[in-house]
Amino acid sequence: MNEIKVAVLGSEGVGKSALIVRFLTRRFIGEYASSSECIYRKRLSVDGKPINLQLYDPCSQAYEGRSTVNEQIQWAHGFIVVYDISDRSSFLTAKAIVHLIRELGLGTGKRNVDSLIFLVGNKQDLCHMREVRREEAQCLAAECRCQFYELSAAEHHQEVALIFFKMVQNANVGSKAKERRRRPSGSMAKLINNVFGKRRKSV
Ligand SMILES: Nc1nc2c(ncn2[C@@H]2O[C@H](COP(=O)(O)OP(=O)(O)OP(=O)(O)O)[C@@H](O)[C@H]2O)c(=O)[nH]1
Ligand SMILES: [Mg+2]
Repeated sequence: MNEIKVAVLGSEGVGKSALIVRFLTRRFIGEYASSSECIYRKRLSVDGKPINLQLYDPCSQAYEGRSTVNEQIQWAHGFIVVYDISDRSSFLTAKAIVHLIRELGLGTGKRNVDSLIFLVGNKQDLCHMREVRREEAQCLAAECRCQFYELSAAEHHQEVALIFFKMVQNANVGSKAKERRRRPSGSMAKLINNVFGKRRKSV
């Protein structure tokens, strides 16, 4: 079965757990435990095929044994990088994380990460306290070749679910393409057989 690992990253309090819980349970409960990192698991079906989704929810508080951002980036296939539209410093952190994913991605062979990094501006319901303009985030997304969304875990369920499904779909397409590159296709295998098979016979 295909396994897809997605890390939800971003600075403290931006709503990472709220987004994950909204996707998994359809609910917004307001307060979320954040004393340890955890991996949520969900079974999904994409194009009729079962997928095991793992969602990594980091813990912002320091504790012994906490994984590093580098380890989180190496673990995941896809990344949902979250900032809070009412907190400018969280946007700057998101920007640094996106750059780091790009840098480390190249080192770990994740070259085709364009469709696997989503920049997400959360807490859209707090737009009266907005510190990050939508256009600015769009510019960053264009510059870093990642997809951009703005929403509210508190108010939107469908939009949140759509983001997670889209990420799973993109990661699934990526892993299929990798598989195709590793194995020669049926017609390519036939061609190789024809060419080298014939040659061997004539020697
Ligand atoms: N108004 C509003 N508040 C939100 C939204 N999403 C999350 N929050 C609130 O923001 C606070 C932090 O949310 P969390 O989901 O715990 O944030 P986090 O990123 O997981 O935080 P850490 O685990 O500590 O890093 C909580 O009080 C949530 O209720 C949103 O869309 N709108
Ligand atoms: Mg959390």
